Amino acid sequence: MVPIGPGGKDMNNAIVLGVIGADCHAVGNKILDHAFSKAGFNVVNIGVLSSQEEFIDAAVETDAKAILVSSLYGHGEIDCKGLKDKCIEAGLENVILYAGGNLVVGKQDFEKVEKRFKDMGFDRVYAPGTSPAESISDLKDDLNFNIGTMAV
Ligand code: B12
Repeated sequence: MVPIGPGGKDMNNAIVLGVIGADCHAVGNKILDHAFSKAGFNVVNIGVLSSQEEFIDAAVETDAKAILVSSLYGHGEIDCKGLKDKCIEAGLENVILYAGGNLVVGKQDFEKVEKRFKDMGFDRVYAPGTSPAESISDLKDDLNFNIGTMAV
């Protein structure tokens, strides 16, 4: 059974994309939207200045398989803290969580940053400037599906 979203859209491969907190950096968000849409995902883009609750509400409403959080302005750690727990409370324990952008202030050892975000419940964490192709390939692997046959 394929879930149907607003406007009769097939939401079965929906992913939620947005920029968390008081962060207004919009360019990367638009690029990710374009790249993931082109790769066959049904992108639900909640845009910039998005709260944790907005990510969760969008994921619940669209039966999303993944939430992709961007943070550019350096406050990513504070803004992302507790998101996984809120996902679990909302019944989204199986939703894949990715984070990327300039997640922390300044240039820090990425392995340490990655560990801190994984400890917060993120499945994958991306260093500044990572190409969308890498995360698209990872998400296809993590969701274990072939987009081409997903909506059939
Ligand atoms: C343009 C810009 C702005 C514009 C934003 C305009 C707009 N509405 O978009 C303006 C001037 C408003 C701005 C403001 C600020 N900015 Co600014 N900004 C930039 C700048 C120059 C470019 C950002 C950009 O568009 N990059 C291009 C896109 C394509 O790349 P991207 O955003 O990194 O996204 C890609 C990847 O990172 C990745 N990605 C991103 N998110 C995710 C998520 C996932 C899940 C995955 C898989 C991948 C992924 O994929 C994207 C596509 O390829 C950067 C410096 C830089 N060179 O990056 C600073 C920068 C991000 N800004 C910075 C700062 C500090 C600020 C301010 C706080 C400055 C201030 N004191 O006011 C404010 C914050 C305002 C706010 N509330 O958000 C810092 C952040 C530093 C940090 N993290 O430690 C940076 C890095 C500059 C610097 N070197 O100091 N900024």
